[in-house]
Amino acid sequence: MAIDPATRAEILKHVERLAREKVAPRAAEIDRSNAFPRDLYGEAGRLGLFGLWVPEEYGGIGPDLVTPLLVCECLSRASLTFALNVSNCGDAVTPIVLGGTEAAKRKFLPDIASGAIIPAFALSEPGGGSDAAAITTRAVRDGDDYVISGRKMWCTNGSVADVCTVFAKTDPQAGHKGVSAFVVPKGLRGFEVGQDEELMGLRGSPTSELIFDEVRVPAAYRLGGEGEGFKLAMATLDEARLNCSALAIGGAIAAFGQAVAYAKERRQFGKPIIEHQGLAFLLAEAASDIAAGRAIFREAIELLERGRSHEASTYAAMSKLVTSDMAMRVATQAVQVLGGNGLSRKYPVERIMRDVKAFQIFDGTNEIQKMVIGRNLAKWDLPFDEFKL
Ligand code: COS
Repeated sequence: MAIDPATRAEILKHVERLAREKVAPRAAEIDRSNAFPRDLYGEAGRLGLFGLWVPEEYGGIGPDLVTPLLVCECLSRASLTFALNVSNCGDAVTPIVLGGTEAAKRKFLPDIASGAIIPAFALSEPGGGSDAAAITTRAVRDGDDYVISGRKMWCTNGSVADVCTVFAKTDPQAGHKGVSAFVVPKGLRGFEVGQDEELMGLRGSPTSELIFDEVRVPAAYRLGGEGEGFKLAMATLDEARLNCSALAIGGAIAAFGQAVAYAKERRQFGKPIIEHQGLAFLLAEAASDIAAGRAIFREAIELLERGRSHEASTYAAMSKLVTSDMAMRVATQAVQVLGGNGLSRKYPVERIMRDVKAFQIFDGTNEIQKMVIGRNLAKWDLPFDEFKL
């Protein structure tokens, strides 16, 4: 269900307030402590933000594609980590909404929508993440259950999650057609949390290893049919890539805002440094870069809103590629504008620069995005209707 513009505006007003009053003052501390901000997650739950990904009949107010992206762009201007803490819910919930049985939806979605339980998405493995069809985690049917064994890595929110969307092979010989998806609650025997990674950025967003040692999961927790897991993962990643874009744009805008404010304030050679052409040109390029990134992002959202298609998928990949590269450039330029202060933890730009790097890698590296775009070009048509002569 798409959320109407008035409700969307009202939600965004509350989110802006949360970002300004509660998230921004905590951003540096979350980075320093590397601790998941559970209290802020609770605040987001009380505002109903997790319900944006969940249909009304299961306790949400969605699913709506656009509102969560705008919410997460707004939060990312205050803290990229917290924006990811929240937005990751979408990756974990979409396969449940798209493929869950009535029993699985009733059991998990209302508590996810309220923020009472945290979900995570578990696809990548120690052996790799790019070649998603080559996962080796196994799910073997045994009566009314599946028995899952394997290891997952790079699971955002993995160690703090209460329930995980897990992809596993039900038929190891069948390539992508052998991948199935399951919703797996923590607490089942054999389901353990391994190490959290120590990342350069996005500190406070747990990136976890999950271990499954003969975990028995009811067949009713399978998402979609046997062998439909790969397509569920790909459909989810189309949305996740737009989410990466939203966060990258928010981070770029935050870094840019800091750089402009500093350049107007800081004086060298008798005038504000923004009046030196070298720096003014750099900021002019950054402003244009952000505007171009937002344009492709909006076009990608519009296409996906019209429905799932090869074109929407291509645009999601293009948006992720363009905006994450843009954010990395802009954050690096912002550090440059602040000079020595840019390197200091006293200013947020160094944190933003460390944080945005991840978006060139998460949800499919940018090399994978080029592969997706290239293959779609080879298989389908140009994604620009007006170019058809
Ligand atoms: N939505 C729905 N279905 C899709 C799809 C999409 N966006 N993209 C591909 N598919 C379907 C294809 O149509 C194909 O179906 P058929 O066999 O019925 O024709 C099937 O999925 C397999 O597609 P493909 O042959 O392109 O799969 P590959 O194994 O070659 O993998 C890539 C393609 C590289 C694109 C995929 O593995 C990928 O996105 N990898 C990156 C994963 C990732 O982002 N990991 C990190 C984040 S998760 S922690």
